Amino acid sequence: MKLKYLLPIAFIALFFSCSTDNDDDAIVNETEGLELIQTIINDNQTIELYNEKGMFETGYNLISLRIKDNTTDSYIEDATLSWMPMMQMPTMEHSSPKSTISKALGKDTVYEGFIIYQMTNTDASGWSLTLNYTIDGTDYSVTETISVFQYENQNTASFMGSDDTKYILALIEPKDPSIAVNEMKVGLFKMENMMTFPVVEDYTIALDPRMPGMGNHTSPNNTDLTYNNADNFYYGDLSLTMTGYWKLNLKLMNADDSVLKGEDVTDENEASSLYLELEF
Ligand SMILES: [Cu+2]
Repeated sequence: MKLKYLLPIAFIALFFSCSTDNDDDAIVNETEGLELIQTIINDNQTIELYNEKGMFETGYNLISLRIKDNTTDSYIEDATLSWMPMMQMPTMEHSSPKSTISKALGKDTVYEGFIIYQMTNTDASGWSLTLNYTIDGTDYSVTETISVFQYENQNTASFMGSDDTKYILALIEPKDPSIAVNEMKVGLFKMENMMTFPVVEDYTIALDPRMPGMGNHTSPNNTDLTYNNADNFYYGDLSLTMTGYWKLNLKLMNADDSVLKGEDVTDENEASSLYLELEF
């Protein structure tokens, strides 16, 4: 074949090979189903923060991050990241429970982790987020103000246990409850100090869901939550027999089965002092 016939074929081949793996495709696919919360510009990098709702709310937040190199306009695939959320209060500052940050499963440019905001101000103010990251051996750090909105129901609880330890409990699942036995998943953390919130292992969380609007009835086949050392969360069965507002009455027991917080629901006592809420 002559060169003048071969060249157009070569160009077409080049064009199609480019369009199948160009950056636009990667951008669309890797953040599909996620909403941008905020971008943070730090010198030569832009950090993008995402979650499903596009906003931070009190409680458990699963967060996706990307770092863009502003010079090359491409996303960094081999960074190491850590973070420190901080709430400034009138008389002191404190952090919150959080995970490490790791590469999201099956993704090249997206990193993932969670933060549990245990409180916020009514105007969503008070919080900042520091991101520390390393690219090709160079360390970077940036701190930016973030907005954390109050979630409508109590999806997290901070409380003092009878062991004089402060705990933070956060509802993670069910995210989309249904009339069924739902898998309930919570995170339990200890407030070691203002900055450190380690996972609490091997406790038990007794569960008694009730509908206060309907004679405080409960539901059958609930199970207490137990610790799973594979992912450091607590799991149990949550039975929801109808839609509406449910109060998930809880009782926290340590490894010796001593009650640290919460009471049984009885005819005389309509709710535990430790609870989470759910509405669907
Ligand atoms: Cu605070």
